[in-house]
Formats: sequence, structure tokens, C-alpha cells
Amino acid sequence: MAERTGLRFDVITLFPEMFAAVTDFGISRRALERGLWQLECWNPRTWADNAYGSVDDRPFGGGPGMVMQVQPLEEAIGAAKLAREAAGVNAGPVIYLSPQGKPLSHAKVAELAVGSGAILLCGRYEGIDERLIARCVDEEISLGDFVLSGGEVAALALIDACVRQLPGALNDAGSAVEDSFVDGLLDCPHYTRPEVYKDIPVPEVLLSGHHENIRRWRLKQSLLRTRERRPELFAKWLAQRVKNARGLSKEEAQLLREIEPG
Ligand code: 4H6
Repeated sequence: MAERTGLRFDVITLFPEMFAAVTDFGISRRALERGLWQLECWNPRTWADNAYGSVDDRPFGGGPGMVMQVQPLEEAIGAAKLAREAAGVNAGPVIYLSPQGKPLSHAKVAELAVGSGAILLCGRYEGIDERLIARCVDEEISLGDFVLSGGEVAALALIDACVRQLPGALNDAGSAVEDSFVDGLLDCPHYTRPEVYKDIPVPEVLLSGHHENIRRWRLKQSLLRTRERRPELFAKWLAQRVKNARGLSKEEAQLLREIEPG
């Protein structure tokens, strides 16, 4: 039986205070207050087997830095699993945020957001003993090809991305913004008052009140930007459209002609 208990994240972290970034601010805070999601942090230091609370040690084979040990992490994950069960929440995957992971995508965020959440494992030092990963980790996910000092900032980004997908998290203004990425194109430019700032005017069409022209202009800007900044995304969008039953719409075909270079 599929339980529907909402989204719950259990985060294994040496720095639980960092998660105030999602519990105490903005859209994610409001969604938490509305009961749309839950968060619990688990500090592996709680399960340290020594009086100092240390959970790292030197790497076998030598080299710089320290490695997070298996036992405190395995016990922290075990405690998180028990707590999810006690709360009647589906287990959900154990996700390790790491530069070695599969790149995060909107599709993955959308998939997680309709599930019951996950246990998020945040690495510090040089990373985690591979035996913990083999025993406990279901998925390894990366935000992109860059290195952070710890997995926490990546986990925060993943949580924020999922929570804003929850029905009721955004005031309806938000859903439209999302649509452009769902579509596979980058968002269009935005403008607000004043109409002229230091001699730079707002594009005329946006002041025209002609909603059809505005929609068309925005789509054109999205196409231009995506082709310029993310050619691989643009190619994917085109391929998707062309292999679709109806192919390109008349409007899309016309816009593509208009943005044709030369
Ligand atoms: C796992 C292994 C995620 C996690 C090593 C995490 C980037 C991303 C981390 C490390 C992360 C991402 C520890 C290696 C600090 C470098 C934490 N960095 N690092 N791209 N760092 O999603 O030293």
C-alpha cells in the first residue's frame, strides 16, 4: 500500500545547524510551517566510539586529509531508518551527495518530490570509507563538476529544489517560472519598474499589454538564450519536438526561422 505521508528528509551531517538555511528562510520555511515536508538531522558524532566524538581517521595507503569512518555513519543511517518507520514514512533511498555522483536533473528532482523523500548523506574531510557506500548507499548524486567543502550545501540545494515542487509550496506566480525548465528551455529575461533605468528601456512589447505578443517574445528569448548558452540543451529540445507526433508547432517553426543566424 502506497503511503502518502508527505516529503521527509533525514540528513546525516556533522553540521546540522547548516540546515537552518532551508528550515528558517523563504519558500522552504513556509512549506515546512504548512506541514508539507519534514526534516530531521542525525549527527554521526552521537555514535562515535570514543570520548572525543571523532568520526574520522587517516586514510589507508597514506595521503593528505582524513576519511569518515563506517561505524558512526552506519549507526546514524540505522537510526534515521528506524525513525522514518516509526513515523510511518516509506523508507526512501539513501543518497550520497558527491562529486562522483550522477548529475542531478529536473527529472530526478521531480521524481523525488512525488516520493517520500530520502536519507541524505553529507561527506566531510576527503570523503567516506568506501565500505559504508557499498553497504548503505542506494544512489550517488552530484550537483555538477565542482568541489564543495562538504555535502551539506549540495543536500540543501536538493532539498530546496524538491520542496519548491510540492503542491502548495509556491504562490501561483511560481509555477510559470518552473514551466520553462520542465519544457527543456532556459527561462526568458525579466523586467520590473522603472520603465527606463540609466537610459536602458524595458523591451517595448512587455509594456504593450498584448499578451499573445508577450508570450511569443518570451518564447523567442528562451530559444535564443538556450541556443547561445546551452547548445546541448537546445539540441535536445529540438530533437524532442521533431520526434513528437505533431513535430514543431507552426509558431515554433516560425520563431526558429526568425532566430536563424545570418
Ligand atoms: C563526497 C566525497 C558534492 C562528498 C568527497 C559534495 C561537491 C559535490 C564530498 C567530498 C562535495 C557536488 C570533501 C571532496 C571535501 C573534496 C563533499 N563536493 N569532498 N558536486 N563535497 O555535488 O573535499
